[in-house]
Order: sequence, then structure tokens, then C-alpha cells
Amino acid sequence: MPIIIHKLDASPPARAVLMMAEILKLKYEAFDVDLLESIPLEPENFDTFHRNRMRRIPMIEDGDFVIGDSHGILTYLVSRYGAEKRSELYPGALASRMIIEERLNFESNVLFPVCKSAIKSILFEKASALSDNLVAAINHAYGVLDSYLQETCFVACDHLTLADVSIVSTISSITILLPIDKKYENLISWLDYLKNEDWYQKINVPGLEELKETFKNVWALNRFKCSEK
Ligand SMILES: N[C@@H](CCC(=O)N[C@@H](CS)C(=O)NCC(=O)O)C(=O)O
Repeated sequence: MPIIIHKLDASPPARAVLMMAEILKLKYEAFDVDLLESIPLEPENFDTFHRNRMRRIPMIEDGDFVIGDSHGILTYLVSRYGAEKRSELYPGALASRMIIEERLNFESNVLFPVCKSAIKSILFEKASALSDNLVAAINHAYGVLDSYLQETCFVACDHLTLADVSIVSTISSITILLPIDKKYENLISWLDYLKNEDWYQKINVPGLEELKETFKNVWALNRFKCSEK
């Protein structure tokens, strides 16, 4: 039975899961969720989606097993289906694993909340530009990542791990709103490298385009409303 992924292509954590499914060449079916109503677009998915108490995406079903939160899903997918890629994407050595966990926590506690606040400010609070506080918070996150990447070629070590997949979906989304300053050259090189990966092109790019288009339309409307005041 294929894995089922509840998602929206514009959602950064959902894209991380979809990219991992692509890297692992998993068979899956994906279904969209209406986040404003917290309901899946297909009514037959209602009961399962609501087994996910947080009502957030991404969320997956693997047979009877249901799990939400991209970080748990990424580690689950690699641990269960990683095969020969497992030791690279999620190495078993305790120290490597702890660094990967640290980076996932950075994504969960620092990067994604900043991304979500920035997106909310535009979509729901009708901001016509990012606030100074948001710009400072985003630059802080860029700086932390750049310093990780000064030590290693990828965010957790010298090869690609699931932490890169988690972080790249969020970073690439934030850069639509605030391009990375040239001074963060390690971050720029890392992102440029990942942009060439097939899984990034196939999954991340279309989702980013969707997000970009939404921002463009809403931002133009917000600016128009501000100029009317
Ligand atoms: N830490 C979670 C974040 C999930 C999340 O907040 N997803 C957003 C979409 S990008 C969502 O479902 N928002 C609806 C809500 O918060 O009610 C993860 O990595 O999966």
C-alpha cells in the first residue's frame, strides 16, 4: 500500500517530506488540505486527517500508522525506508545524530516560526512590507545557518542529511521575501548547490512558484490598500 501524504505544495514542511519521498523513490499518494477550514479537500480523507490532532500539514499515513510534523516524518521515512541511503541521510553514530537533531530543532524552533510569522504578516495581517523585527529575525537565522555551513559543507556534516532537506524547503521559501545578503556566502553556495538536485527541481520549485505567485498578488493588494489610506 502506498504511503499517503497530506500536504499543500506551497507548505515548506510538506515540501520537505515530498522531497524526501522523492529522494527515497517511495511510492506515495498525496492529498491537499484546506488549511483555513482544517479539512482535506477530498471528503473520504476526513477521518484520517482528523487523527492528526494538531490538524497541521504535513501528515502521513503508512498503513495504520499515522504521524504528523515534518521532522518526525523525515526521520521515520529514512529510518524505515532509507535502505542504502539511511547511513548518509541519518547516520547512526550518536554524535552525528545529535547534530542532526540540533539542526532539526533549529528549523522547528527558529527558522520555521520566523517563516510562518512572515507569511502570516503578509497573508493575514495585510502587511505591505516585512517589519524591521521580522527582517532582523530572518537575518539572524541566515547568520546562524551560515556559521553552521562555515564548519561543514552541509548543515549537519560534510554530506547531505535529512536536516538539509528540512531546512532547504524553509530557507528557499523565506528568500522569496528577503533575499540572502551576499555576506552569507556559505549559505548562498549551499543553496545554489541544492538547487541543482533533481528532487529540488521536481518538488521544491513548483511549490515555491505557487508561494511566489500568492505573495505577489496579496502583496500588491496590501500595498494598494496602504496607499489608499
Ligand atoms: N513544525 C511543523 C509545522 C507544521 C505547520 O505549521 N504547517 C502549517 C502549514 S505550512 C499548518 O499546517 N498550518 C495550519 C495551522 O497551523 O493550523 C512541521 O514541521 O511539520
